[in-house]
This record gives sequence, C-alpha cells and structure tokens, in this order.
Amino acid sequence: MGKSIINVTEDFPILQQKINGERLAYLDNAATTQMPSSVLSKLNCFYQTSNSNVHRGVYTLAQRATDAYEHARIKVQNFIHASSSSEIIFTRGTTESLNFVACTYGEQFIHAGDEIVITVMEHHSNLIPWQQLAIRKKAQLKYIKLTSQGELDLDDAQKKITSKTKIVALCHVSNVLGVINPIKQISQWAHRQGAITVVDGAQAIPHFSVNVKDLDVDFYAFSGHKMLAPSGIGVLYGRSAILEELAPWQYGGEMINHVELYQSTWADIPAKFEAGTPNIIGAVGLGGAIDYLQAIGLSTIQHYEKSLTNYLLSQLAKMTDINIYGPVDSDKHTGVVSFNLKGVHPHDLATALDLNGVAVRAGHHCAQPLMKFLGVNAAARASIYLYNNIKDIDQFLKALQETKEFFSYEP
Ligand code: C6P
Repeated sequence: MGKSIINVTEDFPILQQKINGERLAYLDNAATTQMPSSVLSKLNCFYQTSNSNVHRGVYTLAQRATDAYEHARIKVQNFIHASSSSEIIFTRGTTESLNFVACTYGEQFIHAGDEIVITVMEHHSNLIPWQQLAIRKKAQLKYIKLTSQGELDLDDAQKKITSKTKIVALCHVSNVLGVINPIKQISQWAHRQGAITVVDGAQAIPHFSVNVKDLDVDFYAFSGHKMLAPSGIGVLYGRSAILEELAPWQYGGEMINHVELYQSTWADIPAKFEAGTPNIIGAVGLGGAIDYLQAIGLSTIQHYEKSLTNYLLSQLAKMTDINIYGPVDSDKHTGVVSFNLKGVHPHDLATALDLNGVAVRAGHHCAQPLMKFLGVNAAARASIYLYNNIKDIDQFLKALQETKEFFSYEP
C-alpha cells in the first residue's frame, strides 16, 4: 500500500515552525516547495557516504556518485514516461531548459519568415527566449489569445498554427491562472502543420501525472524545486530523434567524444548537452522527491489538491471585493489561485497575511503581458501543495477577511 496523504505535513520540518507567533500556512508553492525529511536525509546521506564527481573516477565513491546521478535520470524517465533515459537532460531548471531549446533547436531550424506561436499566459521564461529568437532570426512571434475566463482560445489557436509555424511553445499550467491547457490537442495541431511543441511543465508536473509520450510533445521542461527537490536542478525532456540532430549548447568536460587541437567530436545524448560537472546533489534530491511523490501517488495528490482548491475557490467566491483571475471551475484548475482585494495593493495584502503566518506571493508573477491582459499591474496568489490542509486555507481566509476589514475601516 502507498503512503497516506493524511498528515504528510508532519514530514516537512520547515512547516513545523511559527511565523510572527502564528502557525505557518505556506501557500506559495507555485514559487517553490519545501523538502520532506526523506529528501533532506538523502542529501545528507549522499554527502556523508558517496560524494565525488560523476562519470570520471573508477574508485568506489566515484562509482557510487555516478550511480546515484544516473539512477535519478532513470527515475525522471519513468516519472514522465519517456522512452529512454537518454531523453532526459539535467539543467538548472525550467528557465534553462526553455532557453536551451530556443538556443539550440531555434538557432538551427528557425529562419526568416518562420512563425513561432506562444500564448499570452506564458511566464517570462517561456516568452522572452522566443521573443529574442524571433528578433535574431527575423521570424514572426504570434500569440494565442485567451478567453475572458482566462482559458486558451482554441479557435484562435487553430487559426494561428499554420504551415508557417515551426514551434508552438506553451505552458501546461499557468503560474497565475492555474488553468490546465489541452497539450495533447495543441500538439496534434502543431504536428499536423509540421511544427514541434515545447511545453513549460513547471506548474504541472508536481501536481498530476504527466506522460510525455501520450501528450506527444517534443520538449517538456520543469524544475525540481517546485516538486519537493532542491533548487538548481531541472529537467529538459527532448524527443531523441530531435536531440540527435542538435549541436551542443555549451562546450567543455564530459560532453565530448574526442578532442583534437582544431576539431572535436561529441558524446552521445544526453551527455552531449551536460557540459561540466553537473548538479549531482540536485539530481539525487530530485530522485528522492520523485520517490516521495510516487509513494503517495500522483492521482491521490491531484484528487486531494482539487478538494482543497474547490474549498478555497468556493469560500473566496462568497467574499465581496475579491476579484479572482482564471476559471473558477476546479476541473480546469490546479491549486494556483490569483486574486486581488479591491482597494488594497497585493504587496500590502501579502505583508498583512504574513503577520498572520500566511505566506502568499504578490506581484506580476513574471507574467507581465498576462497582467496587462487582465488589466492589472499585480495580483496576490495562493498556491496549494500536497502538505497543505484545510487549516491552512481557513487561516488564509480568516487573515484575508481581517485584512479586508482593517483596510475598509472608516473612522
Ligand atoms: N515561477 C512563480 O512564482 P525556474 O525559475 O526556472 O525554476 O522556473 C521558471 C518558471 C517557468 N514557467 C513557469 C510556468 C513558472 O511558474 C516558473 C517559475 C515562479 O510563479 C517563480 S517566478
């Protein structure tokens, strides 16, 4: 039997503290997540028993470190149902993964007049690399519109993806709207026109099961720190047939086959794309995080988070002066809920909530074009993960209500 999701909060030492004298209700999981004791122990154990560089030494510690690093790659492969571990490239995170695709595939295959299709809801990490590529290559950047509910306008998507399109890049889940995009459908449209799909999975993969083969995507990017692993480690999944065609991005140790004074040949994938000493401890932590998530089960996590999101959305809907961005139907949503309290700047709101032990993010969430579409400069955002519970949501709602009363007080 798998691990129960009930009381998992106890597995997270950081959540056991008080903040400003109140229990901590950590609701900024879209920004980063916390590590359970099992992952923390794994990091400690690696440094105490196996630390060494990877792929270089023949001695026991070096082999242990290499095994740990490569086992993590296999765990990632199984986690996202990739065909081969050679399709898993370790990176610093989603941002680096997406820049990698723009700077390798984009540099090689995009030409003047080609079209790159993205959406208005993208995080800057999945917008600026394409914007700058389009500028460099004199290509056209096109944006799929959103509906007034903050969902992708699928009619517009079909119109924008044409035979001129070479890349369709979009998020699986928006970090502001929480909306889940129909990746399989978009991939089909892209492939029908001969384009590839690049998916920013940063806000999806921690929360529900992702199968890159079933989604039929060409690239899929995500970050360890949003799924219980340390920061500084991330993944780029790439379809092997495409990766084989790409030139290296960075040059140096471990990515070579043979080096001469005036020419060199490259290692096989994925080593070709992992120049220099990698983030070994990050990969070990990511493997530990995957073990933890799988012990509970992604469908259990999804179901549990959905019930909390339902509760949060329904309670917020009862409050006056709250503007929620994105669909309010929790079937279309993960536990990311962005909102504004009328008349109160989100930074002031987040500061007031912090005084009550509640951690939420406020700002433009690295999605300025989306903020413009929503007609605001900033928003507050509560985001849920598997270790949150009803107490956290109630603490947040109570603090929000008190803040609202405080700011609307008229002497
Ligand atoms: N969003 C948030 O608070 P990195 O920083 O590389 O791990 O992830 C970048 C990134 C890319 N795409 C999406 C959809 C994201 O949400 C993020 C990170 C955080 O929303 C920090 S800005």
